Parts: sequence; C-alpha cells; structure tokens
Amino acid sequence: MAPVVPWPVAFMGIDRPESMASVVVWLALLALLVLLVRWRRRSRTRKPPGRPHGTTLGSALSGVRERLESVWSRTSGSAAAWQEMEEELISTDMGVRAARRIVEVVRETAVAGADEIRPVVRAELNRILAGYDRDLHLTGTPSIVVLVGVNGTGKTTTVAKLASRLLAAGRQPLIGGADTFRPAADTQLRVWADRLAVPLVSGTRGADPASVAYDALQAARARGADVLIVDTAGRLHTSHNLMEELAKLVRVLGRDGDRVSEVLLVMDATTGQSGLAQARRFAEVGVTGVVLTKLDGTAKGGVVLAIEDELSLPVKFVGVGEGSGDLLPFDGPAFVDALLGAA
Ligand SMILES: Nc1nc2c(ncn2[C@@H]2O[C@H](COP(=O)(O)OP(=O)(O)OP(=O)(O)O)[C@@H](O)[C@H]2O)c(=O)[nH]1
Ligand SMILES: [Mg+2]
Repeated sequence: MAPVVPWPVAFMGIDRPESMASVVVWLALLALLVLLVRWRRRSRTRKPPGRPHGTTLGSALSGVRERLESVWSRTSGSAAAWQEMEEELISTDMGVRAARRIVEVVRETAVAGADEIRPVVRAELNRILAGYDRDLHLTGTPSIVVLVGVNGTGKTTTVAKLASRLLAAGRQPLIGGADTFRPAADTQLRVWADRLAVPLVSGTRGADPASVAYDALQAARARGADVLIVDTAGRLHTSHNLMEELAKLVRVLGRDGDRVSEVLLVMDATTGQSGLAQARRFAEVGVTGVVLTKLDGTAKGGVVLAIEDELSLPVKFVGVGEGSGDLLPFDGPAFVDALLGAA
C-alpha cells in the first residue's frame, strides 16, 4: 500500500526523493516573498513621516496673530495710536519699511476696527509678498542644492527635511556632508541619512569642504542620484575667509559644467532682524532663496516680510519643527492668512 502523504507535501510535489527541483522552486518562492515583505516595509519607512508635531503654519504663527489682533482692535485714530501700531508691527520683525506702509495704508483708507482693518492689511501684505518665484529649481543631472547659513540656524535638519520631501516626490537624493568643521556634524547627518535611507558622502574632519562636495557630486553621478543636497558648516557672515570658502565650494561644484541650481540660505526666524544683515552678506555667494526655520518657536515671524521687502529674496520653505516632515513650501497668501486669520 502506498504511504499516506500529507496533502501540502503532495501539493508542493516534494513527496518523492527525485523532486529536489520542486524543493528549490518552493524555497526560491519563499525567499521572494520575504524580500517583497522587506521591500514593502522599507518603502513605507522611506515615506516622509508626515509632520510628527502636527505643526501647521497657522499654529506656528498663532503668537504673532494674537498680537496683531490686539493691535487692530486697539486702534483709535490718534497720533499716539498710529505710533503704537507701528511699533507693535515692527516688534513682529517685519521691518520698519513694511510696518510704516501698513500704518499708512490703514490711515489713508480711514478704516476702523479689526474687521475693517484686516482686509486692508491683508491686501497690502499680499502685495509685498507677490511676484516671487518660490519653486525649488532642480535643473541638471544631478541637480545640486547647497544649504548655507550662520551657526545653528537649522541647515543640517533642513537637508534631512528636503531629502524627505524629494523622496516623497519619487526623487533619489544623495546627501553631501561638507561640514568638515564641527566635530559631531558627520554623526548628526549620518543619523538622518540612515533614518531616511538616503546615501551620504561626507568628509573627514578638517578636509576641504569644496573637495568633499565635489566627491559627493561624483558619487551622485556614479550612483544615479538625481539630486545632490550639500550641507555646509555654519559660518559667520562677517568672516571673509569663510565666505570665500563657500564661494569656492559653489565654484568647484560647477567645475565640470554643472550648475548649482539652488543655494538656499537657512535663516532662523527667532533671530529676527539680525538675520537680514547675514542675508545681505550671503546673497553675495549667489543665494537663490531662503529657508526660514523655527517659525514654530517664535511669537514674531514677520521677518518673512522684511526678507522679501528689503532683500528681494524669495522665501521658498519654512521650518515648523524638528522632524523631517516639518518643512512647508512657503505660500504668500497662506502665510498672510496665518498671520491675520483666514479671510
Ligand atoms: N523648533 C524648530 N527647531 C528646529 C527647526 N529646524 C532646526 N531646528 C533645531 O535647531 C537646532 C539646530 O539645527 P541644525 O540643523 O543642527 O542647525 P545647523 O545650522 O546645521 O547647525 P550648525 O551646523 O552647527 O551650523 C536643532 O536642535 C534642530 O532640531 C525648526 O524648524 N523648528
Ligand atoms: Mg549643521
């Protein structure tokens, strides 16, 4: 009598000694299944983790919105009241020019009370913020984006946030770690790169940042990455040598006919007006736009208006938290709505 074979064994065709081929096929199928599950898990973690703190522009700017609201409701039309309004507006870091313009327009239109003032101010703020090209331009293969700024503004975190956005858009970024000055810079960047599963090419401490950036560009090309994001060391805008070092880095990246598509100046919103002096100096190395970080940590935020009104530099992104998802493309009307409350 033939031995009883359990049905799964019979189904797989491995009940006979000569059926080793079936065993191999089934093992291969199993391995394929395991690979598929791992790939699905990995692609899930590669997606940006959303905004872990749930911070929106509206909640980031709630402090300054409340402040402005109290300004509108206190306006009485007296000279002292106009003066007070101007001072309050300046204290949001929007700059003297923008503040004076707003007071003037409110005076001229002879509106009174928060409900009448708000639309007039809204129109003026939208005028100040209109007409800027806020797109992140990614030209060339690979496209090159360099982040610059003074110490501690959030450059490295913004590199990770940008990488996360690009991954979500189906791009393949590679990070170049050209901060060879700060001891922990490489470790910090590696943690982000590992978390996002993005390749990183960084230099040893003390290495020439321009050479490291160039190596990263070669690696990006070799690995088929389509965007190279370069992190640089924080530097004082007043240091001629450090600014020269930056200009050299940008120059070297363009050595083989490549063009750096974006040089983004990362500014800390909590430092307010002092950021403007920095920006003027950084603009000389060809800054194409601003990333304004830590908007979630300030009751001001009006500095966006000063940057655009006084420096004519577009704010392209704002940082609203420390997570990789806490980077929002800057949108003028949405910003004005967050400042004044939706229309
Ligand atoms: N709340 C808040 N914190 C931020 C934001 N962006 C960065 N940070 C924090 O700011 C601190 C400095 O950030 P980094 O990215 O290390 O700044 P950096 O410009 O690279 O610093 P250096 O390389 O030393 O010049 C870190 O604690 C970040 O988590 C933001 O948008 N909001
Ligand atoms: Mg850094």
